[in-house]
Amino acid sequence: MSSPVPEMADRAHACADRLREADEVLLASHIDADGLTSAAIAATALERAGVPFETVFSKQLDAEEVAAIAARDVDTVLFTDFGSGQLDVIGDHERAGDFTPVIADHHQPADADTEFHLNPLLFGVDGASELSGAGASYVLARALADEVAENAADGNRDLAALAVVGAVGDMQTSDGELVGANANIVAEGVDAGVVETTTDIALYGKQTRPLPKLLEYASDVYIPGISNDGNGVLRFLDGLDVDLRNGENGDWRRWVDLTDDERQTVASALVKRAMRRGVPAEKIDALVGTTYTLVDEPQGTELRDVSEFSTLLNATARYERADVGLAVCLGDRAAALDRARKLLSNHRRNLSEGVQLVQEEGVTREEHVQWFDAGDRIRETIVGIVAGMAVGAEGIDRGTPIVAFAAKNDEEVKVSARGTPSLTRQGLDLSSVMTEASRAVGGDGGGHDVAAGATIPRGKEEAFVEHVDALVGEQLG
Ligand SMILES: [Mn+2]
Repeated sequence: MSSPVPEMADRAHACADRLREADEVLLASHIDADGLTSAAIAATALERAGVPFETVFSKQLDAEEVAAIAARDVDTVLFTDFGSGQLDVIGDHERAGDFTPVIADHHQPADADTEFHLNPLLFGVDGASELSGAGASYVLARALADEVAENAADGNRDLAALAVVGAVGDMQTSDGELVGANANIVAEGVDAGVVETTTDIALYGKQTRPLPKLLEYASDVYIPGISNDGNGVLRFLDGLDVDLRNGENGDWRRWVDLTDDERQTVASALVKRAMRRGVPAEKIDALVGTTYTLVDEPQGTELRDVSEFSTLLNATARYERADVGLAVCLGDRAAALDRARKLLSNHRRNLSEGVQLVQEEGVTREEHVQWFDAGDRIRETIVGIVAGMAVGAEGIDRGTPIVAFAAKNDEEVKVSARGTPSLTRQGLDLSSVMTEASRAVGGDGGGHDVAAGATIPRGKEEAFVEHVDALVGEQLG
């Protein structure tokens, strides 16, 4: 018996034993890249273990959703990528004899516990940076494989590929790579021959984006004259001895199409440019990082690069097509992949239209934050990304956190807040800002220091902004 996260091995085996005894399992998972990969890992492991199951997805596991799950009358429910935070509600159903919960999650548990609860936070492993929901599901899958090694490909180690997609999709990379328990999973994936790691330029879209777009759209590291500057990029590339077009058909070449020497040429010119333009040293370091490649996926596709894979999954999730994302994770490379790509290109169009809208209408500036209200013109599921993209777009200040409102339903408004790494280094923590400001107006919120969100009652936007402005002022003051 071996486990990628030894601290969690005993609990993982207890959970696996319970699942094996079940007549039927209802697999319930969160709708996002981490939740979809969690579900795919758990579904594959259950199938290989010969346990019958059905899969359902939910955006938010509230009391109503848990009640609906209980009403399905299944003896065992496996929750992945959520469940810990809802343990109080789930515990009520467990005590009522509705079902036995098994939970593979990495979020902060509610003030309650249960026997089959697999969460890194219970074992001293960081659930924000060391193990995702997909990682916890992978730990479970490895335990499930132990008894049925002949059925499971290499002890389910092949599923490490999906666990890495989930971790990257959950934004668990720090300093350009996965660390801790996540690194153990990467190592198992490398061992199993499904994952490859290389040190490469850390820009999004190496597999699929035309080279100029790769540089233009790269916004994690802001390089004047390159980022968001299409003409600047073309002038920059013009000065290098690299063919931009494919000799055969005249198509734009992508990063994957370049030779090692050409990549080196572009990368070092980019670093030089960044240095000349005064980009801080730690930002320049961030231009290079670890790239995780799924070696069984075809070169030049979204599936080969884990960050592109996770983006594709998020595109399906944001438009409530978890079925499509799950099918892609489970290996459908025909109709589901086609559908997912259409959802992604539709998503990109929505994003650029959203940014355009913000630029045209402008933002309102308070003392410490800037904000805009998209109403129902930007979907609430993408307004946060639009806000993040708008920061630094022409006419919108990069040095001030941005807050965006979008209609959620008749009673509620969705809020998304975005900062930049340099603001978080100065003390910005949008997670606590969103939590406190939303509670002050009768809503709820949370998230990460650099990106957070909330839901507040309609009509409270103005009061909310006042709280946010004061809180951000305290943090940055
Ligand atoms: Mn997650």
